[in-house]
Amino acid sequence: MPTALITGITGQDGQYLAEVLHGEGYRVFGLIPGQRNPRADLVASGLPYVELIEGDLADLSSLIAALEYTQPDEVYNLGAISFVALSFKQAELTANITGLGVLRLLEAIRLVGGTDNPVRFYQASSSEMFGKVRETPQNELTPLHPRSPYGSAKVFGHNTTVNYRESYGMYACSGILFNHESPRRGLEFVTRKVTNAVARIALGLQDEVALGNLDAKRDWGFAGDYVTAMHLMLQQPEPDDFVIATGKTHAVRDFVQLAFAAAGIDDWERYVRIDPRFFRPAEVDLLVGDASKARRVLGWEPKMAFEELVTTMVAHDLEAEQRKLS
Ligand code: G4F
Repeated sequence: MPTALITGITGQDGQYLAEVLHGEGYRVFGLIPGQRNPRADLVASGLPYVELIEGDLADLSSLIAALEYTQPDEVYNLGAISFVALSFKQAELTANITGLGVLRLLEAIRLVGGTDNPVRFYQASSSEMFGKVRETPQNELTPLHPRSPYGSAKVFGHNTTVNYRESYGMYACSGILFNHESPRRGLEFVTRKVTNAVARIALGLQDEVALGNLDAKRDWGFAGDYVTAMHLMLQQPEPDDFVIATGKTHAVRDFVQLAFAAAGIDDWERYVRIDPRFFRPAEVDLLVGDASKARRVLGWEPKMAFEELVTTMVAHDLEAEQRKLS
């Protein structure tokens, strides 16, 4: 039975990936940081087959212990401070977990695995690395120009992954994933913040939603589709880096309009208040990915289109809010 260790198991991607790997017959371990982490209960009840193990990306010896205990064939590093807005307020913490955490995990794999290291490593790199984009669409060779402490930390993690592959011959891959969403997305991210607010407004539980920059454009896909690409990357004969994206871009405004329409509300502007608190010190204005390498080499392609993603998320939040009322 192949064994996988996932960091960031409590996040959206960790949960979807655990389901995919379990379906493929893997033994799945999830690394849980913190003391009495409340989100561990969520994983324990929702994904009972995941074996939780304590460890923290800020603590090298805990990573070594986790690797020695689990003896994984594949390690997926999805753990990070992943909210860009928070990274401006907690820049040092973000650099430590999202950036240096990658170095610690790779170093732990190198120390535990020794020569002819059999462990295959996946790094969750991000389209935020492209930041102030130098070309459109963005591909694996597009120069990086991060616009936030989060983006900078991801660049460090990405470069470190490439460096360990080249220096030590480790099987280390980097997936440069563009924005990917789902009903499991955290409420702090704009898509889920909007679909949750739309549901509550439609049910008369909330009057308005306060948002920031509606002009930013993102390439949004479905997280469930994107985790399959992570697994595919680690099944290739040689490690490599891949952009994962839909190739289509939409403004935040389009997402908002479509989400309200999905709940039967056409005059959406009545319910949206622009609040300067949600603007960032520097913005990533436009992201759109070129995933042709992933299509060609991995045979991967996204299945869920933007419109279906928005309506699925709104339907989920309407049902969840209605359930709370009954
Ligand atoms: O949903 P967001 O917070 O996602 P962002 O910043 O694009 O980052 C996400 O995608 C990255 C991949 O490119 C990941 F690496 C990262 O971990 C995360 O998953 O914001 C999207 C856009 C931004 O331009 C933001 O300024 O929405 C804009 N926005 C407008 N009003 C808002 C809001 N974002 C949030 N979170 N909240 C608002 O009220």
